[in-house]
Amino acid sequence: MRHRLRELAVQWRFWGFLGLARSVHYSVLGTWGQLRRARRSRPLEKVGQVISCAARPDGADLELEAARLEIRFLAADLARVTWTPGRLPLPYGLAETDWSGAPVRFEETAEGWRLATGDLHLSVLRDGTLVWATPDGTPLRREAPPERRGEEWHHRASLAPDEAVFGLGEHTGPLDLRGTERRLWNSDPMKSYGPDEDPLYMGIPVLQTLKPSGGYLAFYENSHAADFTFNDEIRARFEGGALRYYLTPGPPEHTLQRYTELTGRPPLPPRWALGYHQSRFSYRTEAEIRDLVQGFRKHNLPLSAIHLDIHYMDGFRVFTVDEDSFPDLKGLAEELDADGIRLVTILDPGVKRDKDYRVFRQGSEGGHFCRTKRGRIATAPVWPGWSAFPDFTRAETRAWWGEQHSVLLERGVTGFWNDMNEPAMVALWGERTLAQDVVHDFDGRGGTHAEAHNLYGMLMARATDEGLRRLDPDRRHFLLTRSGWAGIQRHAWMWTGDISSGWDMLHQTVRTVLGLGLSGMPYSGPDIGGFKGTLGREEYLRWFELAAFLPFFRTHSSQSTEPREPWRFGAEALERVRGLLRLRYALMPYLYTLAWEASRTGHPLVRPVWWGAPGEDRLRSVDDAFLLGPDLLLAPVLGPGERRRRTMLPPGEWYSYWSGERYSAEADVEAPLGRPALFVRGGSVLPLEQDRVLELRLFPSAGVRRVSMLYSDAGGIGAEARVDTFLLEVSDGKLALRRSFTGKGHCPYETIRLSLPKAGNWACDVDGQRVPAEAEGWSVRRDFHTAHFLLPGHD
Ligand code: NBV
Repeated sequence: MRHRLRELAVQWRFWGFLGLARSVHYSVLGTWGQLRRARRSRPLEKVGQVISCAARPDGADLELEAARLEIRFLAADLARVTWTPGRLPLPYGLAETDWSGAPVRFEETAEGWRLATGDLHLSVLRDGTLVWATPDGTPLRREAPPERRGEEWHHRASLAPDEAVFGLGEHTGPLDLRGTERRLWNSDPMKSYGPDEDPLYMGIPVLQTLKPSGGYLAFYENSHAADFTFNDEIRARFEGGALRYYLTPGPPEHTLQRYTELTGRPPLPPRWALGYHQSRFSYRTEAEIRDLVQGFRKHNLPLSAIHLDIHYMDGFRVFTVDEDSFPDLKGLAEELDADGIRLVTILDPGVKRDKDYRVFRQGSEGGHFCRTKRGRIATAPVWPGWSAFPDFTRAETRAWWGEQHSVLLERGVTGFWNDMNEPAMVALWGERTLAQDVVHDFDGRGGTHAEAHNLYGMLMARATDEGLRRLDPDRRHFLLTRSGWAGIQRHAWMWTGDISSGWDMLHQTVRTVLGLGLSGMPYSGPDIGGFKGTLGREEYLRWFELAAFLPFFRTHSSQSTEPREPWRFGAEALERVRGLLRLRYALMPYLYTLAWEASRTGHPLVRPVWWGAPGEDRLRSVDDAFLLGPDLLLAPVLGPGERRRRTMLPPGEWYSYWSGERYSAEADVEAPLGRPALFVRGGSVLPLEQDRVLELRLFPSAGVRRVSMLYSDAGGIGAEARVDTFLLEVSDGKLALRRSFTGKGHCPYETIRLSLPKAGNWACDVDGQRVPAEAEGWSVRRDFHTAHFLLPGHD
């Protein structure tokens, strides 16, 4: 009750009495809808026995007493299973639909049938049980025959006692889903949320399991509301549609490549997107933006983007600009651009119902809005008041929405931020979204919001992305979204919404970002400090330390919080933030290389510490530390007053980034404010950049031969790109660094500096010539090939 009253007060403040009345009205309607839909408890129906089974070159078609089962091997290690009845999904989540199919060996056995490829074996039993195994007979999973209740599908799959489960997109709680219950129905908690919130804004029906003998990834291509429980087995319940899923065996290094081949890879972002973003709900005027930039300049802090929240619009109408507060947005954008700062503007899907407003008029005339089952434009209250919602399941509407962005592109905006796209409505209780029976086009096939809901944010992002590519084809754009579904990684980055302040949410952020990465979504990050809440200096610094190592690095907060610019927490905090920002910008070559890797493999930037070592049982439950790419490990400080951090380490030697000390298996290190526990993998070459100098920091490790990569390009679409490869080897007190490269263009740095964490008395020969040691290493020609380092006495 206290909570409701508080919300009421918030509504009152934001909306005034009229807003509150709208909100009550909408809630009453929503509740009425829910009551009508309340499920009558009916028994579960079985699929019955198999009546017939017909082999196909790439699978089989089976007829059961009460269902049909279609099995296709799209590739030797990728199977698609479809149980009907139920409507098949439209392939909105997929990037690749044209699979040639893999040949399958088919045989009838005493219990049923066996389908085998070189990578995956499937036994189908006569009662509809499916048993998956690897070719050497290692069991992957056993699925009970699915069951039906009305339109619902219920699916159960076995879990080994030591099997962990990851994925499902954005969620709170531990990274390992074992022991939890989760709902997939994209939702705005409508408050700053805590550690128990479920569901959140971006569910993705993909699971990755891991046990000592292996694991697999399963992707359910079904966008209806779903409930999952993970106890002794996985139980899934989908509220409609056919039961279709894809399965591929292996650890995520492998399965994510397959999954992102199927659902799309994240494109290479503009390099600036990896820098620091400053935001607030809202910076309200051009003058305020100029002051902000001045603050960054004065305090000597780098900045890549400023975000404009809803107050830049005219009365919260999307694709308009409030000319009183932003009389010359274009001029402002140009001014910022000259300083290397980009403008990102927020856009909500709700279009104000206002006959004098161009976008609403066009939208109504073009049939672009979702409709009620009686054929009227469906409206609901959001920021601008009663609003209509574009039907992004319709190609013409996606194209129309995309075109609207010219208004902002012409004013120099290059980043776009999609909010409220669950879609969220402002209601006081009940379903805060469109009613389930609202009608969608589904590209001519027809359907309702029950099926479109979870797709809505992803399709809005797609409309935006496609529009930007059409309108401004030579530039890479930045798109941020709050909601999405499988495939969202093709279009946008995401942030973790209105997360509350508090130490527990710091740990939650690590878990959530890791879980998203394992769900194919490599770019995410939180509002630094949480969306809402009062922050002390220490907590602010610890959030900043964590976020500096996450893909999306932005401070944002609600209108009711104290200002959060880096200089608001005193001189000492400012100094530490400056250090973290410098380190983030120094890491740009490394981060950009990871982004390139993600665009080719779907591998997340932030990875669990067991990544690459799935057999290491001791690492499997670690979710308070993470790898950033292959070579960095961050163990953030997650509690007040803590000044040390203990963490498990993956196999091999790890250097403390700060002290150069070496650790293996485990480390317990000092972590004073501004200096989280950061480690570098032994054997790696870390590329760092400062003042246009590329520093290659070498972390030698005896017996380790590792290849480190550096991707560089000039930034634009189709720009010349090159990949430098560095191989570091140690033997007999000698250290060799060999470089090769592929691609085009020059190394973009005039000078390269080689350095070692603890310089010692090494002598350095580069391409046969001795190079004098400087205070911070050895400066070498930018086209050097080989460097040899010798300890005195070894030459
Ligand atoms: O546009 C205002 C906010 C935004 O600042 C925040 O980041 C979003 O998650 N938005 C939600 C609308 C509702 C805020 C109460």
